[in-house]
Amino acid sequence: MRTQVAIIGGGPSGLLLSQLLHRAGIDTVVLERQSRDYVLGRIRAGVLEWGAVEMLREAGVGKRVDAEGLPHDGTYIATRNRGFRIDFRRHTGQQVMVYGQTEVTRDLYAARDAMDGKVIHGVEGVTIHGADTDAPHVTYTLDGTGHRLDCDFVAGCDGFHGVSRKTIPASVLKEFERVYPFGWLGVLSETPPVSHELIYAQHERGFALCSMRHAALARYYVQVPLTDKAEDWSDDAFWAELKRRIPADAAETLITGPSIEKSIAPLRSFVAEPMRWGRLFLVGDAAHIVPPTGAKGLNLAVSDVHYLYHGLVQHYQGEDEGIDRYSERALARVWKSERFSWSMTTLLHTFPERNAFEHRMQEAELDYLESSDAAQASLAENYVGLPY
Ligand code: FAS
Ligand code: PHB
Repeated sequence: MRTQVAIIGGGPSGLLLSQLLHRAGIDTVVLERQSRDYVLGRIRAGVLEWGAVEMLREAGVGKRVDAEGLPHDGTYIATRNRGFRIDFRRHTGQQVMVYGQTEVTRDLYAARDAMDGKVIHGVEGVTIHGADTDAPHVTYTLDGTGHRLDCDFVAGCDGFHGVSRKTIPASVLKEFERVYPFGWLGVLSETPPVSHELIYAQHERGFALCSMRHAALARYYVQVPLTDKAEDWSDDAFWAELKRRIPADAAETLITGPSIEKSIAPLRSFVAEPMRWGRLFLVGDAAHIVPPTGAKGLNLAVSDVHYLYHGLVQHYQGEDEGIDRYSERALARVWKSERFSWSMTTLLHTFPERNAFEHRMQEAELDYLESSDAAQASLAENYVGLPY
């Protein structure tokens, strides 16, 4: 089999890249190791930058997010039993869109089906060959049969644990990492969200986040030690801990209910450079991970796709400036989002090893944010998304 762009990974970045390229007349094949149901069963991101919404519209996948997404003009930050609001609209003129990654992925799969896009599920043993030559190819097995896919380029959209990044020689690849000494225990419940906007709560017992998917589906998180397991937490224990960490007025009105999903996600900051090796491009989580505190993971995957999509379209029109500068351009935005996600995580979480002085610094940082319009404008412009 032959295609122009072989895409490894059928998560949001692989599907969005495939959809955009197909609409531009460029042939792709997506190779995904899991089933579609498995991919759709993963509960992950909840907030889209406006730039990401515009990318979905450009891909012809904007209808449902425009109809069902929840535009938010701001968010709350809470500390020591009081909250204050960061007004995105006043500081930036922009909003964010609350719309779950599951729905983004569902919409992208539907669009791929409508265009008869080639997405192959259940592949195993994906291996990239000749990425540093002019004739790369990918091999894989499907139902025990070996296959070869010849291509012009390979897009590694296969996430943090994928094969793409590992294909780049250690002598070429530079990795930067910070692993945080805690995780997020997340719960989905078919209850009305406690607040019409998100609440990011700093508390000495640990961070908490009140979010949502829609008016009847709430999403909550509490910071937990890395040694915890989701099954260690009963629903009652989760709700009691969440109520301890958010302001009293929110805790009093919180409507609890049975969890329909409960999982723990570890937190790390990670970047791999470069994001290109020969004819292999790394995209999204294959190249970088952010702690979800800044709601940047999915949004960075989308901006990577933006740079690579335009670069590949230009290539097939005879101009290689876009693909030649892909890594430089993508990393410039990645590092700024890494900084923001790291700063939000440092500001809002309880670090076991933090001493008394560092604890005071955290409180002073929050007091400064509460009192300074300039500090709030800075948080707002990062949260809604820096320019592509
Ligand atoms: P993905 O990991 O989504 O997709 C990669 C795909 O490649 C997967 O479907 C995988 O099955 C496939 N794959 C892997 N190896 C393969 C191989 N060898 N062959 C074929 N296919 C292969 N971001 C936020 O903004 N907010 C959040 O709250 C948030 N929560 C998260 C919770 C968890 C547990 C995780 C892991 C991530 C979370 N993220 C969050 C980040 C997340 O949303 C990612 O940024 C987003 O999924 C990135 O999309 P992709 O780059 O497409 O990678
Ligand atoms: C979510 O709703 O899952 C969510 C929202 C904002 C974040 C992280 C996760 O920063």
